[in-house]
Amino acid sequence: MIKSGFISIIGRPNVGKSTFLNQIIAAKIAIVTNKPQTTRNQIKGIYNDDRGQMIFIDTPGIHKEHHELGNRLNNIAWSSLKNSDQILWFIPANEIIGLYENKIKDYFHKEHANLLKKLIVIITKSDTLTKDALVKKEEEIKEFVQHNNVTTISALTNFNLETLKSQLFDNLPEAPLYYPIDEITDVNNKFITQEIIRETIIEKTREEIPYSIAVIIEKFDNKDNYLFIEAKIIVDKDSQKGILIGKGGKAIKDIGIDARKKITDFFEKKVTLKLLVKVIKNWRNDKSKLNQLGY
Ligand SMILES: Nc1nc2c(ncn2[C@@H]2O[C@H](COP(=O)(O)OP(=O)(O)OP(=O)(O)O)[C@@H](O)[C@H]2O)c(=O)[nH]1
Ligand SMILES: [Mg+2]
Repeated sequence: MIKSGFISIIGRPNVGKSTFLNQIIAAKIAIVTNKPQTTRNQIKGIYNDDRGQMIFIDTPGIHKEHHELGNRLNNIAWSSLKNSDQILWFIPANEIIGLYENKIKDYFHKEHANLLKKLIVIITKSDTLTKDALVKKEEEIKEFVQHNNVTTISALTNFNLETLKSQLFDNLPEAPLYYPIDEITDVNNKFITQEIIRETIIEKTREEIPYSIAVIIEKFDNKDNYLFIEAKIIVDKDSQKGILIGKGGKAIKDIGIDARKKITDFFEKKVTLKLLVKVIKNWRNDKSKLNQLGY
């Protein structure tokens, strides 16, 4: 009796959705940073064992949108819920319950009560609190969510991940496998490369820049023992181009060194990486540019 199904992961930004996805499938397919609004797409991570198959769907963090991009990211997150068998709503143990927890709560309780039966509230980052503080936080979150299916985890220490997997399998329908068992994700190598470059820039820049960039892979020449990549970094202001390139090209060189190392580790082959920076003014509000960038 094989079970299989789709499990969406939602929550506000920075709560550990992508970290959890990577941990479950034991590979880094989704980028992770300590800044909010890192993920911009639905990313599937496929977990298999002898009980069956679980397809986890990582989504962008739900946030207040200031641009058409933000609007699209929120839609990507909400739309993942439609065809899911189960839904994981992530709430971090180490932060106060905020505006976006209230929005998500209203979404389920007021607008989509039909989804409540699929919902598991996940308290994340349990490792950040002492045992006593965690018990208090769990009580607070349970009271807030008004839902009796609540589980605490840490993706960092693996706390409760096995229990959660069992719980998910218990509730999944009997169904044939949706993906071949050797596939761990639906994203391709070009996408992963683009995301590694974006992750590096987010890590290495500040203020508006992490949110203002997009990466396009212009060339991806994947040979047996080497990989040649040419990527364009899009920014939305001239001033950002200057900052990203840096004095005498130092900033972009640093980004290139780190990104190349990560790409080399990921693909386990020699990598040549060429980076170009291009300004597309206000691209985050430009519908055709957003389409072109895959958002
Ligand atoms: N201490 C601790 N930190 C965690 C845990 N899970 C994730 N983090 C950290 O939290 C930060 C955000 O993690 P992400 O996985 O990028 O969060 P996200 O929810 O995918 O964020 P968005 O893509 O912006 O929506 C990173 O610095 C992670 O290292 C955890 O279980 N414990
Ligand atoms: Mg993420």
